[in-house]
Amino acid sequence: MARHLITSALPYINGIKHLGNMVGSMLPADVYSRYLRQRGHDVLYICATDEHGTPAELAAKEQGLPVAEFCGKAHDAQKAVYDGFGLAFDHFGRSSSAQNAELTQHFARKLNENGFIEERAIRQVYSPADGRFLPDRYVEGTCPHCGYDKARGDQCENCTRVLDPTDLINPRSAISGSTELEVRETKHLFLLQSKLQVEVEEWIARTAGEWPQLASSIARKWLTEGLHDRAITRDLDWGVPVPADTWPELAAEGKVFYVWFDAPIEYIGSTKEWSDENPADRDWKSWWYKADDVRYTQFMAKDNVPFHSVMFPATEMGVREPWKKVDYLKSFNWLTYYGGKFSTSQKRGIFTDAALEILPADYWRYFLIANAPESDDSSFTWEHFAATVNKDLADTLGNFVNRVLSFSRKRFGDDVPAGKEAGEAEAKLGTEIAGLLAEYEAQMEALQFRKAASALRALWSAGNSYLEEKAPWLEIKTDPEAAALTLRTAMNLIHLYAVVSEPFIPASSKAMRGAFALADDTATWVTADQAVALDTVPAGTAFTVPPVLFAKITEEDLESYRERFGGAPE
Ligand code: B3M
Ligand code: ZN
Repeated sequence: MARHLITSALPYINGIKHLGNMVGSMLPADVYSRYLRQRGHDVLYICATDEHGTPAELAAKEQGLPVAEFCGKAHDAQKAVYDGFGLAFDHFGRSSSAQNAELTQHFARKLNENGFIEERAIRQVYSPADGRFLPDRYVEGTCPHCGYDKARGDQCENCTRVLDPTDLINPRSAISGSTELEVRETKHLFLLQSKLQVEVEEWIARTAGEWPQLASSIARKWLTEGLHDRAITRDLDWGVPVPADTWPELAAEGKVFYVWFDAPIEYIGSTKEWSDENPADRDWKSWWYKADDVRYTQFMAKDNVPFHSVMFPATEMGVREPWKKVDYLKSFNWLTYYGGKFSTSQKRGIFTDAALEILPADYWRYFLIANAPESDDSSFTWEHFAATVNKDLADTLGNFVNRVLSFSRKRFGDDVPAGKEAGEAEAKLGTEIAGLLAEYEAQMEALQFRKAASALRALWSAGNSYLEEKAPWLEIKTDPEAAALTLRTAMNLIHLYAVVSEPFIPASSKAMRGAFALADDTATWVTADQAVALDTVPAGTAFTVPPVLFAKITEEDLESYRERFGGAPE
């Protein structure tokens, strides 16, 4: 069996992320990792905070903290939220780690040895009002391609083209707003990506065919426009230093690598951080270097696709060492808030910490994955959220679990009742469940999260239909043994739901599974035979009734959420 390496785009350090960031990277990566682990695969899920660059420096300044201290605190704050969301990383590292610095410098030296790095004098935007060079995103202006007037110096949000700050029309400082910008000459390292164009094209042709259309089309569009040589150093205090053994002059000037150069290398760096914690048992290099048995899947939102599909692979190729390249790039569109943008700066929409203050993680996990912006943007509204939670989680799943277990306890006591032998209805149910399970598995393997969620929901619904059809609350009056069979079968469904729902709603799954005192309940997945037979939980197994799994969201709750987070933008 292949080993699975999984990474999600590294959340930037400067603040707590909103739900749109969560659904486009970490959450689906976690769902996929959990699923593969349950299926018995060897999985390594790696993520980290992306800590370098100007925004980190500015955020630290705003809080009056030295940048290293700011990043330490901000890392811990993000990590706490992700723990709250149940994200089961194997390691959540930091791009400011010593491991990443070492690897980044190694990559740069190798690229240089292989003729892919050149020192060039460039003219850069300097803002006397701010007393600094203004790198990339701190110059704003009008996009020369599409005319969008809030384009940033690194990328136009509107047309996604990658820009240089000096490309912008009517540039201004995003820090002070000053338009009195000067252009000064300074030396930087350039990555000669143009020399790698053909190699990247060939690799994309071999690899991107099975990627989502969104990802492969962005990669191809980028290649069609041509890979340009890019400056990979910056004049900042905070970052991976340019190694003095190779570039003494630039090192003396205090140049550091550009955040987008060291950030993807942190996927490897974070793996090394993980490995260094326990080197006897963990071998980071086996996951990354000559790792032909590893299948590598990346998760990210569409704005990150150019860097991962083209720029980082080009870097890896230029190193001329056998570093693992992405096999499957899972990309996402935007989650909107009532059709508008989630906005960190304007504090619109729902941030991950605030989400957990009002409801447990499973509510969010299920809703977000069931409505993931896979083939198109999708819109968050409180009304849709409440309707989904109330119908799917509270009514279809939660109510089933509670109704079955409480009713059985009331009539038959604390053990799973035996009742009659399974009959026609159970045979029909078993076949249906096995079919839906196969569908669910196929969608998970294909990383089609919305469709997987539909299949999961259909599994839950099948239980409800069975229960309505058998109506044990009527059976009990005329034929208690028939009622017992129905309840035993339904309890087996609950156990099956606990197992297969785990990637989506891990905490609730644990509560469901924990209801049964099964001696050797170690199986991680349900086989087709088990799904047909529905007899994993035998008669006589003791059980408890867990507290209500999902509370309904009331009109009053909705009012207070809309008030707190803002409703539809006008
Ligand atoms: N930190 C995402 C962003 O800030 C960026 C991802 C890095 S992945 C190597 O837009
Ligand atoms: Zn544009």
